[in-house]
Amino acid sequence: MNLARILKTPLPIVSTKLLFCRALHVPLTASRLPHLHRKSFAKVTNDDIKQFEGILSSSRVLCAEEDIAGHCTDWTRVFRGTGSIVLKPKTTAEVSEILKYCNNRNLAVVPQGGLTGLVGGSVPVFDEVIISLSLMNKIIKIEPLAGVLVCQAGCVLQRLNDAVAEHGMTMPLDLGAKGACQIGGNVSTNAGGIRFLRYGSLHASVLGLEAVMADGSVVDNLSTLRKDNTGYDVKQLFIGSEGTLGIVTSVTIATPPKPKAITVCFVGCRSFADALKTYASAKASLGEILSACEFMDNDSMSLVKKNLGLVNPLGESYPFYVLLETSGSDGSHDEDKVTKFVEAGSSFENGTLTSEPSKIKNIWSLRENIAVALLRDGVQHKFDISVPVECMYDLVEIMRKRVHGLGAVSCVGYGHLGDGNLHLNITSRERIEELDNAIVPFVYEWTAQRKGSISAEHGLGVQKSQYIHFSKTPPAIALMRSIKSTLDPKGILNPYKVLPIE
Ligand code: FAD
Ligand code: 2HG
Ligand code: ZN
Repeated sequence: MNLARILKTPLPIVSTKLLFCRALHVPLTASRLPHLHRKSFAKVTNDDIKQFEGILSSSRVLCAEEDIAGHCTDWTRVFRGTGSIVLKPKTTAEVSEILKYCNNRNLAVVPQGGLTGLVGGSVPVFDEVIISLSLMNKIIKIEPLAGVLVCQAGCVLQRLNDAVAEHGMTMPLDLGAKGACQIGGNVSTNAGGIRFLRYGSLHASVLGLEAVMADGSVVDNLSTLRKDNTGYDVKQLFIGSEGTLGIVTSVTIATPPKPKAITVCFVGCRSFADALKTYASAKASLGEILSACEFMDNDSMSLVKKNLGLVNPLGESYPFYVLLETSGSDGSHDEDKVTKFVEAGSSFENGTLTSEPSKIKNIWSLRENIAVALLRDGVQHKFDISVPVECMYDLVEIMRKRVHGLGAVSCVGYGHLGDGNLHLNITSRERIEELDNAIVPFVYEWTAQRKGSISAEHGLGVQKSQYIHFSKTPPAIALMRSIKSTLDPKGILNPYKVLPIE
């Protein structure tokens, strides 16, 4: 591939700010999923409200319908509960008092971050008490030499990235919801995102963590040490447990140096096999500077154009697109490598290459806004699987045939190619039973047959808890249940989520 053939088309700048589609009527989760029955938790009384006002002051205890509605429906507009109270603590001591009280009273709770989770974990299923972490938004300290950030759980990811950037560092994770999601939510879902390829999982980047247990006791593990092998690493239990084992109140995150040079290369491929070849050759020739490798099919690109007006600089003329990013500390060294990669490329025909921040942002916005564009279609069927990368796209093709004629509006595939993580999304204008039945459990069965994961990065929430057995064995599920009952004997923390209902 000759560098001269690379297009340098400017793209319009489009904000990645989340767009909410309020028009769609969202049915109650419990009315749609017949396995869900309210457990025998207590109901919130006027006396409980007085007690909460004693802990927090009345301005941080919300009971008016208009204040609560937004906390009961999730971002995908698929999940809705009937919560009647939202509590907004500012300190760990307040979270501790709230949980101690709820545990004694047998009141179920749902921890809530930025509400951008995609599996219905952050909203009540019935009338659970909503504990919003949004006012726990203090940055506690930033240590450039050690490369660590210590902050409260309610800090929004974008703000943290901006804050550490002032000290020459970056956050080890980045995702389309960065303007709204909170670090506590990221940690609780073990969010992956577009920097996973470079910095790996939050299981490694979270150095310390403070959490409040169901009975109100505080586990203070807010260490800033890089190395600490004293006993079991209990903080790992809270990473990815989706608020079912404790409420994360503060975290220490390892923050790597901010890359000095970033280049983005966006190429069109004639087949998925060519997209894979592009990834393989990028790995081989870009090596340590390769920081992201994403793919999207042409239907995803047509959708962002149709629903959001975003224009693909390669003109929708390829069935697949690969977005590669390099980040390093020496621009000319990286440029040499990227040039060689592009010149050697035989698996892509055309592309655009840029190091200009505004153009980089525009190219990323094509990828990051696919979820937002899908939301504009209507009802969402979201899947987030990992399978051997060679067969990853087969599922999209199979599903297109399977849902044909059943009322689907879109059936698209895109995702984190470098992590073997496919996002299959099917949408429809309204909920159609025949379409639902054609999709689930088929997608999970197909994934299990290939020994894949039915949730690579979004978690299980209430959407996939009943399907955990497709990816985990009975002994593993039994062990999870015993951890849950040890840490939360009354089951008040985010009930109906993660573990299947027996
Ligand atoms: P919420 O949605 O509020 O909560 C998520 C779960 O965590 C819930 O179960 C909740 O109970 C629990 N929780 C929240 N805060 C706490 C806390 N302090 N203590 C205990 N439990 C808590 N995910 C990826 O992995 N990769 C992506 O690339 C990615 N991209 C996304 C792009 C868009 C546009 C959107 C809308 C979502 C995306 N997500 C992605 C989903 C992802 O899970 C969330 O964006 C994010 O990690 C959730 O953070 P949140 O603060 O919004 O949490
Ligand atoms: C992404 O990678 C997110 O964009 C969202 O994980 C995926 O909407 C989805 O299916
Ligand atoms: Zn993703």
